[in-house]
This record gives sequence, C-alpha cells and structure tokens, in this order.
Amino acid sequence: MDWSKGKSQKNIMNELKETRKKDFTFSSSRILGSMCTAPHPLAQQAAALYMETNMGDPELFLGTKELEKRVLNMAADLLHAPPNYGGLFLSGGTESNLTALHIARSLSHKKEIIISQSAHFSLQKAASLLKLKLRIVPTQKYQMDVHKIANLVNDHTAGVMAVAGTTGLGIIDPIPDIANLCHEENLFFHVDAAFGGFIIPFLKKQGYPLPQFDFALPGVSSISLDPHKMGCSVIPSGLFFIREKKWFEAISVDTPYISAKKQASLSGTRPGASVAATYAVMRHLGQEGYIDMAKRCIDLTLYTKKVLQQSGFSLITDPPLNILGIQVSKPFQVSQKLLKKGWSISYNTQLHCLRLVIMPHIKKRLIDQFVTDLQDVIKC
Ligand code: 0PR
Repeated sequence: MDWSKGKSQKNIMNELKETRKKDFTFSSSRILGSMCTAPHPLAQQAAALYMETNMGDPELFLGTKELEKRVLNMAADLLHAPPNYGGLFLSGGTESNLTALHIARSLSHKKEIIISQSAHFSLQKAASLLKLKLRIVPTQKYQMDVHKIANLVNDHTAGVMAVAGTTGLGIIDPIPDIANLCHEENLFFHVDAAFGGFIIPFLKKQGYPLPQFDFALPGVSSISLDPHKMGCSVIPSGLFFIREKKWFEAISVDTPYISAKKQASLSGTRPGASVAATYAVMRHLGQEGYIDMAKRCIDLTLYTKKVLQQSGFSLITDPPLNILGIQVSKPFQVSQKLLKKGWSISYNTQLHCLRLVIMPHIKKRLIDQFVTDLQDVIKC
C-alpha cells in the first residue's frame, strides 16, 4: 500500500466504517461462541477519556493509578483477599496465567506444574516460555481429579493450576479439595477464573450451589479474573491477585529510569484506558448489577438447554455456568454451515460438540431462531 501521502480524516473514517461491516458485532446477537461481549457504554466512554494514560509510568498518571487501586480493592473484596494481598491490572487471562506460573517457579525454584487436561492453551505458551514441564491430569466428568493430582506431586512440583469456569464447558474444578492438598503439601496453587471470576461470586450471592474458589480457602495462592469477559469492560482487561504482595518481589525487575522503582508486570506500557473503563463499569453496575446480569445469563442458558432438548439435541453435560456443549457428530462442518446462515459459534472437536457461550449480549428470541437454523443444518 502506498501511504507516502496522507488521507483525509473523513475518508479514513469512511474506510473504517466500510471495513467494520465485515466484522461480526455483539449487538447483532449472532456471536454465540465468544467469551467476550459488548463493553458497557460507560466503559467505552471512560476508555476514551483515559486513552493517553499509561500504567507503566504511574507518576505521570497518579489519577489513573488511583483508579487501579480502587478496581483492585473492589475485586479483592469480592475474592476475600487477605490484607497483604498483591494485585495487578494486566491484559487478560494469558498474561495472568503466565505471571502465576512465573511466580510459582521463582518462589520454588522447581520445574513442574500440574494442570488439568481442560486448562486453557495459554498454559502451554507460559510453560514453553518459562521452560516448565506440564504434568497433565486427565479429567473425570470434565473435572480435575484430586487423587490424580496427589499422585503427580513430587520433589520437582512448583505448583498446581485449576480452573473456575473452563473454556470448553464452564466446568469448575473441585477447588476446595485441591486447595486442601496444596495447603498440606505447601504448593503454589493458581486458580484460573478468567471467565468464572465475574460470574461465580454473583451467582453464589444469589444462592446458587457453587463451590468456593477464592482466597477464603487458605490453600489458594493466586487468582485471575478478566473484566473483558463477564466483567463487561473493554479489551484488554485482566486482573491478577496473589495472597502475599511480597511474592511479586520474586518476579520484579528494577526500573531505574521511570517513576516506579520496580515492575512485576510482563508488559511495561499498560493501558490506563482499560483501568478507567473497568472502574467505571464495576462502580456503576455495583454487585447488584452483576448479580442481575449473572442471573439473566443463567436463566437464558437454562432456557436454551430446554429448547435444545425439546428439539432433540443432547448436551455434553449439565451446564454449571453459562456455557453449553451441544453434541453433534461433525462439529466443525456444522459450525461452517451455521456461519453461512450468519451465526458465529465455536466448536470443540475433542468433545464432539458445538459450544454456546450465553453472554449478556444474547437475546432470547435469537436463541429460538438459532435452534431452528441448527435443526435445518443438521437435517441437510
Ligand atoms: N483462561 C481461561 C479459562 C480462558 O477461557 C481464557 C480465554 C484464557 C485463560 C486466556 O484469556 P485471554 O484470551 O484473555 O488472554 N478464553 C477464550 C477462548 O479461548 C478467549 C476468547 C475470547 C476467544 C473471545 C475468542 C473470543 O471471541 O475461547
């Protein structure tokens, strides 16, 4: 492309609007397989207001730094974090998992991490970068089996990682049992609640019988949760917490020529826009707002399950959260046919299923239309 000469702002905006038409949009309610959703309008406004800010140079942006503290405090409270907790605003689940493994390795000087078969693929990247060996625990009814974890623990184990809301099916690993084991064995235990962190606590507050997964369990060492998933903030937004702030020292580097003296985050420059957006949406919705949203998503998940079953489809398992696995024999082919009908849906070839994530942008009437289209696609 020849870009030696500039182009007018108006022409560029027209070009951008045209190109954007090729994208799916959350507002169309046709994105059925994404863990992200439309950022709350207030989050978008807040991000625009803080666009130039950088968390990597906090002395320049003291106000934004203050917002980061407020966000971390609100989320820490939700997760029953102890007074000496440490927190960081990161870019999402991948960076948080990498940070957790980095800390586990640095504190223990050991080289093996025990993870679930259904852990997110970001763990493979983290292990490869950190030269850690992944010991993979096969799942039992899609959950990590605590006895199998115990069998894998040895002198080289740096830590264990479990998931609160798996990417594939929204499964919550038996975190209280794993936390007990890790506490007894003095192992670092990271809980990946990238997806579940902004829905499980709110469902629990409504009385849903979901297990404890946070710092209330003494064996939990770190937790990640993503505001850019169920938190309805802008991309990129990730929150990472550790039980003891001093553990950050194990991975921090000196930063001689910027305002902060040390830095624990992998990224140097970090967007304050994401921090402001997350603060705005969390403070605006409040826990009550998230409770309503969580309940709406679960009610719609149960409705979807009912309509699917009435139409002759089977689910892989009962959904503990707002993710459904629909059994089909050729998930990839079915997803491609659905794409031609204007639906974006993900698939899992290992579990032989289509994967629906019932996010806040999905509307009930579109579910009916989707199930009708799915029946048509399966028939032909
Ligand atoms: N941990 C869990 C449990 C996750 O589900 C994910 C992402 C991550 C960590 C990594 O998070 P980041 O992608 O924020 O670094 N799970 C989604 C997935 O793989 C990511 C995603 C979201 C993909 C929206 C597509 C999409 O449209 O499905």
